[in-house]
Amino acid sequence: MKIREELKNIDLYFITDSELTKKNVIEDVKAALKAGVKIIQYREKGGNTAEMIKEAEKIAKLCKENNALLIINDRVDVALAVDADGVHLGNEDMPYRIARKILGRNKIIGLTVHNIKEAIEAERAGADYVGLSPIFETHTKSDAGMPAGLKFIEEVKEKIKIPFVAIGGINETNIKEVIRAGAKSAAIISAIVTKPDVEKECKKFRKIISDN
Ligand code: TZP
Ligand code: MG
Repeated sequence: MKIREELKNIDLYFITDSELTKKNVIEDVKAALKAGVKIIQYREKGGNTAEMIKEAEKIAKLCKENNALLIINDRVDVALAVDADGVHLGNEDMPYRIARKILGRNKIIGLTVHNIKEAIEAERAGADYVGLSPIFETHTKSDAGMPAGLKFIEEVKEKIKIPFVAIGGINETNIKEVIRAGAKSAAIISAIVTKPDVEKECKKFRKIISDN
């Protein structure tokens, strides 16, 4: 399936954050798309469902216009409501098996994993990609847990075949190590959205990924 194929070519995985942004989520998404980002995750931890759907609808339109994938964090219902390309789920979210039943095979399901055992299980279960979390210490997600370090990337690279994304505390200083450890894709929040020029930051990270 086409959307699943596109996952293999993801470089920078952009995630929205309405609390950390210097502008707003829609402006950040526009900037990321302008920088050529091909996957946007809408991650909204506050607000109500009506507001979420309204915002996600706008993002879905922008992503379609720019041939980028849209993944909704946590919320299978919102993903269906706006016909997003998929969802990203953690251990406290809807279990994979149920989400797959609801979404079917035509949607992407990404799972957060914290160790190699979880990564192997996620692949076996049928996840389309995994997020390796957290690689480094992060202040963006308070319950992210202990940093797994670059070794986790090396292990996953060796043991699983589905696409994976490194996440947690990735910034300009350490992204090269992440890529050199074997990640093709990195998800970054604070090192991008807290900066005044999101487009410039996205371009910078995309270039570092392609150069390393
Ligand atoms: N999941 C694991 S770590 C994390 C999420 C959403 C936060 C990543 O944010 P930052 O600012 O790039 O460390
Ligand atoms: Mg979650």
